[in-house]
Amino acid sequence: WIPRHITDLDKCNHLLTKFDPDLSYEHPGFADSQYRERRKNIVEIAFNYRHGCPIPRVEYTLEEIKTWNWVYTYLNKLYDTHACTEHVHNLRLLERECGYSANNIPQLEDISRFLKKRTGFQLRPVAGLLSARDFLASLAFRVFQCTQYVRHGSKPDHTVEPDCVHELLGHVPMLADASFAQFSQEIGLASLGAHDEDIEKLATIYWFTVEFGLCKQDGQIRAFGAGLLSAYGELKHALSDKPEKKPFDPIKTAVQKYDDQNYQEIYFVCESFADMKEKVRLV
Ligand code: H2B
Ligand code: FE
Repeated sequence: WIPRHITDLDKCNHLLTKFDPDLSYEHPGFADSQYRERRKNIVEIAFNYRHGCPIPRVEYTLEEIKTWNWVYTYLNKLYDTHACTEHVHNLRLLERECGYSANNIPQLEDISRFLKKRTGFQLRPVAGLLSARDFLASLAFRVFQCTQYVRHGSKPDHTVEPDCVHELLGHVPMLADASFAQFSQEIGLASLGAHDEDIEKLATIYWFTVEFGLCKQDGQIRAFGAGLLSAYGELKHALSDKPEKKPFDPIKTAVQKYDDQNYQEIYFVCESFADMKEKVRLV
């Protein structure tokens, strides 16, 4: 089955349970029934959502805003020296136009409208970690499946599953860049109808670019991967001399093993977005 129309994405709802707080005792929210209850309420929005409807707003609690504030404040100390210029520029724009600030968690509906005007991308709420196939298929339609709940407050700097802090600080500013948006859609298009082994390779390329990618800018290495741009500790780690850095080469990158629970030991460095796009098109 392949989605043929953007409304077919209503059927892309194959969630993976591996990092679910209800089922995974390592999740910091596992023993916190209040947190799990709150998550259930927010996730209802995603289960009931249909394409084309406005995304319902969430009134975030003081505790959730405190978590967001921590991440926002710390990351903003690093962005000027660690993030790629597109991210820095677009984050300022999102502050002006979508209510991004240390004390406010912006709403998916406002961001979705903003992105749609800028790069044609739109958001739809999702209940958690989606299968790679469903997730990538959505990108083919310039739809980004976006979680709306906030990570557990006991671990503000770390989450193995996606949460809205990761999506809004990591992915959204990059999806507001036209060249990067195009790259994301192209990975999505390549995934439609692909065999499982090729989905695996595309997901790995996605992992080492969109999630954990580094690129050269003005003779320096900068982060553009959302997993880095939304995690203070790993952003510093990635640009330190501890991890190994290899030139991005889709053939090799596609089969690189990775750990989805800890800081990466290897990162791939792209020459530029244009070069990364060109190389992926050729394989
Ligand atoms: N699901 C959700 N909800 N958010 C993601 O960022 C995500 C996903 N990433 N499923 C996908 C998997 C990615 O890691 C690749 C394509 O497997
Ligand atoms: Fe992500």
